[in-house]
Parts: sequence; C-alpha cells; structure tokens
Amino acid sequence: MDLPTPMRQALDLAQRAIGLSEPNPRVGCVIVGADGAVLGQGHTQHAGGPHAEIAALQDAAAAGHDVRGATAFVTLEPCSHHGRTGPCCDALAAAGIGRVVASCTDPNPLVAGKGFARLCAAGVAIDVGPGEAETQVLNPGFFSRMQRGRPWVRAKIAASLDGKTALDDGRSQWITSEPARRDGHAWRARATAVLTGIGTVLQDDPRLDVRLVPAARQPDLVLVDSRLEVPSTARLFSAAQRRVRIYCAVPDSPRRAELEALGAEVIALPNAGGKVDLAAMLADLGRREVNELHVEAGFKLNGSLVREGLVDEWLVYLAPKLLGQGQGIAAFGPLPGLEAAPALDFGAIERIGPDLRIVARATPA
Ligand code: AOF
Ligand code: ZN
Repeated sequence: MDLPTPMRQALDLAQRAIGLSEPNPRVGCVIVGADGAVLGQGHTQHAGGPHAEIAALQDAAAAGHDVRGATAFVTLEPCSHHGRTGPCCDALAAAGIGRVVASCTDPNPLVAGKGFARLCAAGVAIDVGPGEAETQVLNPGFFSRMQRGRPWVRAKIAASLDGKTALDDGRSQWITSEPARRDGHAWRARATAVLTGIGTVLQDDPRLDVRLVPAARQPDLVLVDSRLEVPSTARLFSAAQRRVRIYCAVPDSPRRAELEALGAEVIALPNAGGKVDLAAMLADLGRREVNELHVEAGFKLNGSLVREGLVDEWLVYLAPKLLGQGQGIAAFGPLPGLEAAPALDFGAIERIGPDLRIVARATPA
C-alpha cells in the first residue's frame, strides 16, 4: 500500500531521532493544511524534550502558520499521559488540529489507546494504520520493551567467510575492514546500550564506545561479569560520560566498592549456577528503559545467549578471508545441533567496503 506523502515524510523525520530520543521511541510528525501545504514538522527530541507533535506545533507557530482544521500525520499514537512532558493529544486538540492520521497505537500501557480516545472526545477525526510496519521496524527496542518487558537484542559478529571470529591467539580486531568497523559503530550509536562479557574484556580490553561516527550520546555499557573480575584499569571505564552497568552473581564481593568508585553500577542477580541469569538481566535492563541492546561478545556469551533463545537479530560482517579448519575461533560455544538450533531469516544483505553485511532475524518459535 502506498503511504500518503506526509506520512512518508513523518517516517523520514522519525529516523532523525535515532540515537537522540532514548529511551523514547523515534517518532515523526508533519502537519498539513487543507491545500496540502506543510505547515509544521518535527521529531522526538532528547528525553524530557518535546515529543514529535509538540516540535511540529512549535515549528508551525514559529513560521506563523495557523493549524486550525489542519491534519497531523504522526508515526505513533499521540501520548495522553504526564511523563517527562505533557500529553500531546491535548496539545493537538488545543491547537485546533482537525484530524490525526497515526501509524499505530502506542504500546506503552500508560497510553495504549487513551490518546486516541481523548482526541476523539475532543472532536478530532482519527485514522490509524498507514506506516505501522515501518514504525515497528524503526522502533524494535521500544516495542520489545513495552510488549515483552525486555530489550531488542541485536548481536554483532565480524567473521571470516568461513565464520571464524578471531585468530587462534584470540586477536579479533583485524578480520573485517575499516568501513565495516565504522558501520558497526553506527549500529552501536543507535542502541541504548552495548553488552559484552568479561571474556572479551580480559582478551581485547575494548572501549566499546562510538568513535568512528558522530554520536549525540554514548550508549551505556553493560558487562556480564559473574565474579567481578574486570580490572579497574579496563579501557571500558575510560569513555567519558557513559553509564557502565556490571551484572554479577556474587552479592558480597569486596570488589564492588572499588568498581562503584569508578562510577560503575554493580547489579547482583540471584546466582544461577555461578553465572549471571541472562533472562533476568534482560528483564532488569527492560525495567531500566533499555530499548536496543547491541551485543559485541565472544563465543561464550554469544553461545549462552543463543542457547537461551535471547537473540532477536544478528548483524554479521563477513570478510573475504578464509582461515580454514583448525585455525581461528568459532563465533559461538557449543550449540544444540542443527535440529534444535534457532531458525534464522536473512533480511538485508549489503556490501560494506570489501566485506558483506547480513542482517538476520531469529524466526519466532
Ligand atoms: C508522542 N510523541 O514523539 C513520542 C511519544 O516521559 P515522556 O513525557 O517523554 O513520555 C515518554 C512516552 O511517550 C514514551 O514511553 C511513549 O509512550 C511516548 N512517546 N509520544 O506522543 C512522541 N516519542
Ligand atoms: Zn507525546
């Protein structure tokens, strides 16, 4: 189905909120007059800043446009609650907007249909539907958090064409090219948080921040470190202005205070056989408003996440290099075998410099 042009524009605007609006969804709004002229447009700003509808109303006001009787195209149901900001549905009605075309209902239980009900009660005409699929694809983390109580988990792998992610000595940095690494940073930048495991920290001492592309904010860093083994000198602590959360399975470690003094938040989960309970960790991250979780981990944590069915999407970079049998390290620890392994669907496949990028999604069970 062809989308109305203003809804296409609103979806394009929503893209600009990537990396900016966390933990709020990426929403765009275009206000159109009776003659089809665009009167105002906007997208979600930083948390606590204006929502898309308010930004569009402000844009129209700044240009001196009268929006009474106009149509607002918005990629999500206008909110009805007092959160960090006031209700958009009331602001639209108060401005005299005559009709709202929205892509879909807001899955946030605080809103979930109440925005439409309030608009209706104020005499505003409502259409729902155009752009729904696009809005969900743009906001997988927000929908996942609202509907499943956990983030959308996207795991990145950089491998040789035969699927090896590191050399025998554990070095992994030089398998894919500079353009692929830059592209990987853009995916980090759109996530609320980057997740890694203690094995990768001890092996590579990565910073896991966004350096190779511009970023309005640094994603949080989440470390799975069951016994709190991370050295205080680890480079992941050196990124400025970044929240670091460490999940462990030891409630009373003497290292806790030392890591907290570095600014990290240490979260002990009930001990699951000496390891961090990964499903419980994701539920906790959901409560802490993490939408998209970008995983860059080694074969152990990757293997555990796959075995527990916790990965929603794979971001795989394949370099035109072959390591061959007996050389290099596989991306995952042992898996349950082809029959029991999770099924995947290939989505977009693109060439990034000399490498390939494959996005694959786990098919729901
Ligand atoms: C809208 N337009 O552009 C966005 C909406 O804490 P607050 O006040 O910023 O509200 C956050 C919630 O508002 C968020 O969880 C989602 O339900 C909705 N986001 N709503 O009308 C927008 N970003
Ligand atoms: Zn709102």
